Amino acid sequence: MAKDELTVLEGNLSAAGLKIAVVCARFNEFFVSKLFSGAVDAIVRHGGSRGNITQAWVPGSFELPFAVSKLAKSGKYDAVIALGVVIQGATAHASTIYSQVSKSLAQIGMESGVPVIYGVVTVENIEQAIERSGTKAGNRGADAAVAAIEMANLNKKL
Ligand code: INI
Repeated sequence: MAKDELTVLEGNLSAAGLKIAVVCARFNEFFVSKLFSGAVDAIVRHGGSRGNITQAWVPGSFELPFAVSKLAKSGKYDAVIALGVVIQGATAHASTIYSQVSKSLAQIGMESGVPVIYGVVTVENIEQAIERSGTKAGNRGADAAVAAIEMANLNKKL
């Protein structure tokens, strides 16, 4: 007889053996590089290896979904992280970029069956970008990496 216990599906935070691709938007590269460093550091501190990390660069956040889609569908990665920084005050079409990119990335994750992690920092100004790139509000790249590890491990059980 089956035991009367519930089944819980969740991903652990071990990055050992995980292959993770990180797509970085070069626009606001000053901040995106910090997010990438934070992501690599988090993966390594969770037991992953630098040799299992692939970095790809695209011109700006608008181009993230294209590269993320190709990498997610390649079958080579356990998770794909998209990193970018959109500064709302800097340009009129920043909010258009943000809403389009977030929808596309969610869609790619569901279509490819590979977890896609949203690491695009959307802020009002440069000060907020500084806060989220490794200062008082933490490092969103590191947060995205931890989410990628959890989702990659969960995905093996789903
Ligand atoms: N790309 C960003 O990643 N962040 C921004 O803040 C930004 N702004 O403000 O314009 C930005 N624009 C470039 C865009 O993502 C595309 O690369 C470009 O439009 C070419 O398609």
